[in-house]
Amino acid sequence: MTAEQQKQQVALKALEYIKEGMVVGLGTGSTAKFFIEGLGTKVAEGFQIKTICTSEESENLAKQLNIPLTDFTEVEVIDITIDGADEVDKQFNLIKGGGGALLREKIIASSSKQEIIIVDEKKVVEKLGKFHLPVEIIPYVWQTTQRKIEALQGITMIRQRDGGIFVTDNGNYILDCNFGSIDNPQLLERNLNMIPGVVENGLFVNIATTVIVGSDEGARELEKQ
Ligand code: A5P
Repeated sequence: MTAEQQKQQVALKALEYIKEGMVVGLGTGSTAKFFIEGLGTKVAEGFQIKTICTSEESENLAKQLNIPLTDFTEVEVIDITIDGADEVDKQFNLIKGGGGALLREKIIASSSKQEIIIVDEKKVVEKLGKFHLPVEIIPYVWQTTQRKIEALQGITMIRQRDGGIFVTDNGNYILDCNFGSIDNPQLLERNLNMIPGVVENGLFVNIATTVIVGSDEGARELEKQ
């Protein structure tokens, strides 16, 4: 099975967790896209849910598929969020933000009763860090924020798109940071967020409640260690 097929497989599996009447958080990225498309099919068949999106990209897709949207003026808590990840370890720590949506993803995840992560099996690792950690920073004097992040022993690259600096849905920049193998995700998450100019980083610690992994034998829930 290719990674692409596994993404479809886990997205389909995640649909089984969605019950009528729920408020559902919609993740961002190619795996979440399969899930949103599947949800769109159910909605077209009359399935009742409301959703909150983690990016403009996902919101546009939801609108195209006539999936009902809501917001935090209407709801206080999200029942379940389905999102992808760039890396997952066996303690369910994640690196997210490959698509640049980490800030809204973390806000939505932290307001969700269940955060279900759907990944192909290549994303499950012993230790996080091979995938460079996205850190969202404000544009104002961003080079000084970059220097402070590098003082935490990281090598950083400002993310580019179409010949210019990539800008997030929130009007910020992303630094992709190589910290090598991350021994203590919780500490790094905290230290990064202490730096003025850092808005949020892509380490998600103690947030995922379930991880669904694709494989040739079928989608399965990862056992937490
Ligand atoms: C978006 O910013 C990310 O956090 C995605 O959830 C993550 O990059 C996974 O994306 P794919 O499903 O496209 O691999």
